[in-house]
Amino acid sequence: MKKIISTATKVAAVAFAMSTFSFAGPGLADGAAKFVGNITTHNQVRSDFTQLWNQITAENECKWASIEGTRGKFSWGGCDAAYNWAKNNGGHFKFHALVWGSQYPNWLNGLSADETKKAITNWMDAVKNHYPDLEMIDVVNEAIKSGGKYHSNYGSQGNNNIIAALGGDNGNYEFVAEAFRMARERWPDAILIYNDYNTVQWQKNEGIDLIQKLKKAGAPVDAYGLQAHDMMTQGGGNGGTGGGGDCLSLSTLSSVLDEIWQKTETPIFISEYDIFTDNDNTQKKCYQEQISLFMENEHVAGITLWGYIYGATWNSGTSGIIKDNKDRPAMTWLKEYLASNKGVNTTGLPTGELTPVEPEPQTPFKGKAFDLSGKIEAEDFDIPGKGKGNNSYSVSGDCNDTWNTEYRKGTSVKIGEKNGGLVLGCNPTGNYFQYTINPAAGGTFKLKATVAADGEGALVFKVGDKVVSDTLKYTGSSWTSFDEVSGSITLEKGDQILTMEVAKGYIDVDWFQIDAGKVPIAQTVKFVDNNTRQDYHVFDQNGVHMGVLTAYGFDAAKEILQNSSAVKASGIYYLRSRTTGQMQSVRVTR
Ligand SMILES: [Ca+2]
Repeated sequence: MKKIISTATKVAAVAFAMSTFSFAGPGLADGAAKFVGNITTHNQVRSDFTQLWNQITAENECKWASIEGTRGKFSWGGCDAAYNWAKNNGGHFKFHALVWGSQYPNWLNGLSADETKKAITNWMDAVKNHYPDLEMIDVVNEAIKSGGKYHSNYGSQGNNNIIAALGGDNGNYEFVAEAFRMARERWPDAILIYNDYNTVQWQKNEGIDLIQKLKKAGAPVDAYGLQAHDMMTQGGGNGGTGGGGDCLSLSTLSSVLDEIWQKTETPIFISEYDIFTDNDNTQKKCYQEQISLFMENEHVAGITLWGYIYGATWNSGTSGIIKDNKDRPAMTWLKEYLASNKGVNTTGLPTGELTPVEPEPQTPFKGKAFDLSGKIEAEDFDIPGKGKGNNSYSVSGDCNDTWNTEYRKGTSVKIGEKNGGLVLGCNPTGNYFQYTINPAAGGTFKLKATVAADGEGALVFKVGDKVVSDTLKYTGSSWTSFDEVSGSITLEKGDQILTMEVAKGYIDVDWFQIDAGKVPIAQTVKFVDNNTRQDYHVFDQNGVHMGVLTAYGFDAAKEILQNSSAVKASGIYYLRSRTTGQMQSVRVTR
């Protein structure tokens, strides 16, 4: 039976929904002028998180080594969990961290400066593609130089070329400034944070000096993250773990905050606060004095506690404020305090408001989907939407050239005036662009594209994660001489988003065309016994063409792939018959 909903019922339903979904945020600091957040516990978001906190930082899961432990293979799951908690609960998410001389992938060690630059660029692009709408980012972590050493293992302190890759130091932290510029290109609206430790007690001056140098260099640094592991009188040294003695004197802390503000004029985040002690009274005293100060100081924009479960925090575990499922006195005080004190935030950073952002889908550039009756100009990729998964392009590479900045203004895509029109330029491997298409019929069609390259380049087309075209390879010697390349593409009928991705080198693209107006060429291909000897293209799940193998049928081809020592990584791979165009996936386990 068809269910009929009366207008009165609809109105009632809307009213009910409005009363159910308040715009209040989660956590103890709901409604305050600044957030009070926390981190994941043992790489998980605990079930009590929403009740207690309204901002989240992943303790480890968003660090470079956690996400890209194997070069080119990205594991987002842990970081997604923290990001999604914020999305789903009206909380704030801080990405921690883009550039850091610690917990970067091992494979970065020993790479040349050029290769390291490529790796950092690719990493930032990958983060940008995955999280285009980040609100807060720890862009650079622990780069203060003190006593001739950086706070983490940058450059020769480790075995990496991070400093050289980003333009050197030259006494001015130029590599840090460059990282901020790269972040701003990718996240024009995010709060970009410099984050470091011992910046209150031991390297206050060095930290101020670093921020001043960044600002002098014009680096887009929005905020200064004081880790605040140095809030007690003992401990210290590198790591600044406190962990003993009494609370740092309140008057000292207060005057240090004032001095940092006066000398940097940069809003402050308390980014990793903890009080390591088994003495309940001391911990409570520090919280009382210091958290109150942070909440009421107009230059502190938000507070993140670095763990809350006793025994589950870094170092000795004693910084936890919930022990054996019971609140320690510091936690009891915090709950009471936040219930009635909303703090002061005049920093201008939008950290106190919790406004849910509804994602908006991408839309066709000219208002309707391409029907494949003519050329598709590469520069007419979809208008990006908002929110996760709704971007329609990735960020262009870093190329010196003259670009048309008007045609797709606001997208940061590099568009050149070449070949008698506009072309997409500066596209390194992995760059992609998306187009909403609407073929009238499915089938395998001729595909051609007009491209230029200086060296070897290649394009591949995908729908979702699936490669649907031949790899269009091109070797050229000039960025001004354009040629046609061709192959075939297999599409289903109907509305869909087609992704054009650079599979090799750098390649400029003027336009492409899918010849769907004619008889699909699959119908003209002679019937081939699937088990005759034939060649198969092999693609990885990123659409990168890995090579060609010869086998008697798909099953045999899969077996070869599963047993080949040439395939190093576990995952899904795609086989595409060179003869029939058919594709099948194969899971390889290593
Ligand atoms: Ca064009």
